[in-house]
Formats: sequence, structure tokens, C-alpha cells
Amino acid sequence: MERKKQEYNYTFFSPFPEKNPRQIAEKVVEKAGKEKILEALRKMLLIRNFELRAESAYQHGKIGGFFHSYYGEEAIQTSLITAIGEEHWFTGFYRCHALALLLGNTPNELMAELYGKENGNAKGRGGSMHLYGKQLLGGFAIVGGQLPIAIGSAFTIKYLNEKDKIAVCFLGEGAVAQGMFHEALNLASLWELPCLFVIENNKWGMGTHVSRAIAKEPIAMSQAPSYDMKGYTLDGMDFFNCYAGFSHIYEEILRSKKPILVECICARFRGHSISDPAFYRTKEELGASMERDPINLLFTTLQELGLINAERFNEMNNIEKQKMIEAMHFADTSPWPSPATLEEGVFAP
Ligand SMILES: Cc1ncc(C[n+]2csc(CCOP(=O)(O)OP(=O)(O)O)c2C)c(N)n1
Repeated sequence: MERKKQEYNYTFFSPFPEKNPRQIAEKVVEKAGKEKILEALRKMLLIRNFELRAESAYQHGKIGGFFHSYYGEEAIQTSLITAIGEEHWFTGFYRCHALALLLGNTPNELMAELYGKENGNAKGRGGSMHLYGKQLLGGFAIVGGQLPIAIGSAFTIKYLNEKDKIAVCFLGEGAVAQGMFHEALNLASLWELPCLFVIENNKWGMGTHVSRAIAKEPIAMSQAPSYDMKGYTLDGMDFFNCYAGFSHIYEEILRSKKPILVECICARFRGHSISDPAFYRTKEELGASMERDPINLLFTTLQELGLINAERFNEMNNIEKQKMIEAMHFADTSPWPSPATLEEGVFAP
């Protein structure tokens, strides 16, 4: 039976009584401090520039294989890491360039990895979908493959009694239909593991709309009670809503010592991967999403609050753009892995 594509009307959580987005932004800036929020804007520009430059390198034949851009979703991971810090365990999926950048990997090593070079993040073995870092347990190509790893890291935190640390697991809404999602949530709740599951719901799992793939929305609010967990819905395009929500949710995990499921409603501004022209999505739908570009929303609000002007913003953007041009040069001039090392660093039973 054909199920019709339907748009759901979401209600977003906010820990503040204020309803006006401007007042919420003021509260967040007051709580976090101006410098921290400006640094978050810079990081979002770093991610955006990385994605755009890497995309052009791909189109020039410098990068091969899979490539999934985070263009349009920058507010989610940036706000979370700005709110809770880097000293946690993180797992992500194949759309993982931003997570690696936010957790301290350099544009040079990441670009070199995409180019398949010896000094890349995974010695040129992993490419775009398999990036790792000090606190990053990996990007995973198998949908849902990161969930068991995430609860394993949450178990370690509990076992070692590490006080302010949690495990953070990012997944797309497509992974919710996967058995691993349900097994992981069940175990996390049963064993009271300090794990934050973040569903990045960009509405499309490859070419399948969420309303045709997932029986009930909003996802987190519907699924979490089945596992005796709390669920929240956040506006993934709005940095301030995400920052306020994640700060509150992090404190709640530390206090309750229980896992939480969050759903961030967002949009990807590109196809599923670089080879997807996304013909299943109308121009109007994409246009409406792009009107809520998370970088523009954050910049405009900060401008209204008198914390930045257009000149400073352009200057910031140009610095990040320049870093990416340097990263591309670094990757281009880096050596290829020697064929003699083909079997090194690879586990194949
Ligand atoms: C177990 C498994 N099934 C199918 C695939 C093919 N596949 C790759 S991405 C994807 C869609 C996932 O969409 P979503 O989780 O919503 O994340 P998004 O790409 O939208 O960020 C599918 C079906 C896969 N990689 N692994």
C-alpha cells in the first residue's frame, strides 16, 4: 500500500519560559559568553568551507569514492560540542567531516584522507566515511553500525565512574528503522548508561521521505517512552534552540544517570551523497529549507544583538576559506600510500 508523503508539524523543546527567539538568543549569549558563541559561528564557517572546497576537489577528480556533505546541518553538532565540550566519547555515521573537524582534527589531515593520501587521518585507507579522532570512535558506513559502539563507550564511562563524561551517538532518521537502534536503546535504558542519542532528521534517507519510512513522528518523542527514556525535539536549523536544549539535556543525563533520545529537525542542502542530484525533492522544498540556513540565522541574530557586523563576518569567512585552499594544496602535494603498506592497519579476518 502506497503511503503518502506528509509533512509533520513539530513543537520544539526549550528550557526557557521565553518564547521569542531573540530573547532566547540573549539568554544563551548571557549564559555561554559572547566569545564562545562567536567561536561557534567560526566553526560553522570552517565546516561549510570544508564541505564546499572538498566538493569542488571531488568534481575535479581529486577525491573518489563516497562523499556525504554536512552542508546545511552545521548548527547541530557545533551547538552540542560548544555546549558540552569535547571530553566525551563520540560516534557518528558516514556524514562525519564536521564531527571530525569539531573534535580537533585538522583540515589538512582530513582533506588528505579524502584525497586518499598517506598522511591522511586514516592513512588514506578510510576516505570520507571513516574518520577518527582522540574522542571520535569513528564515522560508520553501515547504517546503525555506530549504535552498539556508542553504548559500549557509555558502559566504559559508567564502569570507570567518570563523572562529567557522556557518550554521544549521532544517527540519521533512516537508522531508526534498523534493529541496532532498538537493541541499543533497550540496553542503554536497562543498564542506565550515560548516552545521548541524537537523531539528525533531515527528512530524507537517500530518496525515501521520513513519512514513508518511519511509522510515527515525532521520532524521539514516540520511541523514547517505549524504552522508559526521555525524548526531546529540537530545531536543528536554530543554533540557539539546539544550544539551550543540549545544555539542559546534558545536565539531565548527569543528574538522572540515564540515556536520552533527541531528534533535531534539519535539512541537508545537497543530495544524499555527491552523486545524488536529489530529483525526489522539489525546488520549493529545498528553497524553503535554505531560507533557514543555520549560518545566516546565527549571523543575523548576532548582528541584531550588536555582537558582529557584516565586515567581521566576511573576514571570518575568508580566513576559513583560505585554510581550505591550503588544505587542498597540502593534500594534493602529499604522497600516496606505498603499495608495500597495503596490508598494514587493516583488519580482515
Ligand atoms: C545496513 C545498511 N543498509 C543500507 C545502507 C545504504 N544506505 C546508506 S545511507 C542510507 C540512508 C540513511 O539515511 P539517514 O539515516 O536518514 O541519514 P542521512 O544520510 O539522511 O544523513 C542507506 C539506506 C547502509 N549503508 N547500511
